[in-house]
Amino acid sequence: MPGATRPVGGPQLAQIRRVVSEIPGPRSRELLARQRTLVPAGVGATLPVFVEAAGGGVIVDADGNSFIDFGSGIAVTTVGNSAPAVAGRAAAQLSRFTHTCFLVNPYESYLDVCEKLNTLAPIRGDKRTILVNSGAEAVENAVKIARAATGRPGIVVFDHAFHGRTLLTMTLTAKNKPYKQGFGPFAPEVHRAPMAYPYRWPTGPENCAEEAAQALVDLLDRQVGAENVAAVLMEPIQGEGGFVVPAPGFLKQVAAICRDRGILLIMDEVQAGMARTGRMFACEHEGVQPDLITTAKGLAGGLPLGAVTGRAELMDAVPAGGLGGTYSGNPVACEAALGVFEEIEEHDLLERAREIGDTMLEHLSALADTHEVIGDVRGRGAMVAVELVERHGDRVPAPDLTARIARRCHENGLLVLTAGSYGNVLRFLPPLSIPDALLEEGLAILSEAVAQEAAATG
Ligand code: PLZ
Repeated sequence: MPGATRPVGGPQLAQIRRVVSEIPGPRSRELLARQRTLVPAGVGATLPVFVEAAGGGVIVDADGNSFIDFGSGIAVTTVGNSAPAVAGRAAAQLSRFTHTCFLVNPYESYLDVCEKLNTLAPIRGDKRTILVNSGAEAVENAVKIARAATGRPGIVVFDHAFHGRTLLTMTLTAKNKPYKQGFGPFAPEVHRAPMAYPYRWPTGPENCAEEAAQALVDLLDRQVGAENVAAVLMEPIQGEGGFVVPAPGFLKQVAAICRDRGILLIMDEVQAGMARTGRMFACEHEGVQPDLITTAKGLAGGLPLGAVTGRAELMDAVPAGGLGGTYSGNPVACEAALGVFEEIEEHDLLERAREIGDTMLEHLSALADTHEVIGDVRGRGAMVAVELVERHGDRVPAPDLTARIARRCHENGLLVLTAGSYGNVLRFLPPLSIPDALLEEGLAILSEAVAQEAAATG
């Protein structure tokens, strides 16, 4: 395809849904066939349409289809794809220099990103930030720092957690297939506690926070020994695990349990952080102050950047040379991140995330009232999901139905993602730049898909 005819992305892209071919269309199918000969089978695709441009609330593919985006590249393009401040700053940086390695010659934009994160992170006292390349790398570094600072080896994580695909972060991740199967042996000193998952708590949501906290205490004090545990690591709202919002008060209880035992609390804000939930960090909703916070995804609007922000005395426990990486805190990614902060401030995107959340929750709650296959509706801000079950009350996961609804949405020009330990969660992560009309249209397509597939099942 000649480059000159390719559409330009960003907010100037026509904000319309348009389905002009079967999905995927002929050009995407051709490219997918090419992918099969070049890329290993282990690399999947949720919706294999090849992208030409994206921006505002749409993604345009190689066949000319324009999809309403309820995925944001898995919570990455939160401020919009090719958002002006992100694209402008990154482009300007590309023409200055692309790389020096911050460990060889530093540059100021790295410091500007760290200053922003140190100022915004809900952590007490003096703070420091290190920049890395990805969410997994942020989590790896948070664990290294926690171990160095405490002199303890153990890490406690939760059921349904996702923390990455590297050896350590894959070990920290809960779900076996597809993330872990065949990839062992795993990293040592990782222990797992039950998550306070209200919808699936055996004795009911009202007992969830208290009993889950008790289970954590039991794991720490009786099974592992608190003096062997460097950190408890958790997502403030679980992402891949199905947008599980921990029972109210649970995060606070975990923080107190950690504090009493000299265990550090690491909040993995890679998916829920960076304005996604209507606060800059999702743990702010629960009034919790962790010791370390990991960010990535939304941090640089799609350029690879991750960070660990933490209490200065912990972060400084690692001697010079102990942390780093060739590309970590790449200058183009740093400029993009500064563009993300600008977009959030300029367009009051925290408020926009809350508005989007209100619209989605209202619509989806009404949908749950009329369709008993929707067992649970949950989320915060622009991070909302529905959990699908055989019928209301039985809580039997319905992964096939979930996949069929997702496919029907895709065929009608709405990109939705699935999630969940049982594959029965549809999650919605629209970019905060999505116009209201597209948000409403997307929700209408979803309702239609639920109605049609539920009828086909029932
Ligand atoms: N921590 C909470 O959500 C990445 C994974 C996509 P990376 N989630 C999307 C996939 O299938 O690999 C994630 C996360 C949380 C860490 C990570 C890892 O972030 O940037 O993908 O390494």
